Amino acid sequence: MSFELPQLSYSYDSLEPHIDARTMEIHHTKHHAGYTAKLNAAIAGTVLESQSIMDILQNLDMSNGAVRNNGGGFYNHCLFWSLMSPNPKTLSGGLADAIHNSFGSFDEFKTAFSAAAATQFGSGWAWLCVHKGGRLEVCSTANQDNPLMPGVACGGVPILGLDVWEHAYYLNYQNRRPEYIDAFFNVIDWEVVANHFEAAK
Ligand code: MN3
Repeated sequence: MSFELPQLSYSYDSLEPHIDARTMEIHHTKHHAGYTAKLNAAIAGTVLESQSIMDILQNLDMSNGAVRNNGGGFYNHCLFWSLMSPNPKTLSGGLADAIHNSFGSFDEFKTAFSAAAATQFGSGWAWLCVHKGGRLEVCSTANQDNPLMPGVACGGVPILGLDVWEHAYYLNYQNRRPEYIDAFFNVIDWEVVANHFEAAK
């Protein structure tokens, strides 16, 4: 089995002005496509070929750089695209309660998540993860690592992730990463995040 680059459910220009069309197109057709092709090359002819991406990452040999970087890159971007929408739904229900219980308020969660994204040095990701029982935690990772991988960051299952590699924002925001982080909050589809939460908690 080989992994396929997912189609987006919205057009490249539909997240403007928050994320520009040129960035979206290059990010999807070049960066994500590249991770997908290199992941398939790295697992071809190995036992990993028959496993799901979740199984590959959760049981990863962290010394396998090709699968770590490209498997992470494949999974992380699939999650990232799925979370954004030009018509995002608002936060409600069980996830809203869990955010309140874990962080005190939505604003305190947003502050913690934004700080994790802003202070991740160099390339990486910020995450909101759910642990068994529903407790939520924010963390960040370098490069294409994610918390599903053994011993990485806060652990748990990521339900929200923000790409803070420069390729995700530099054309529109240059070095102004905090502006990009703020803009991301305008396109988060909380219904999708809530579905990931319910499936993983
Ligand atoms: Mn990226």
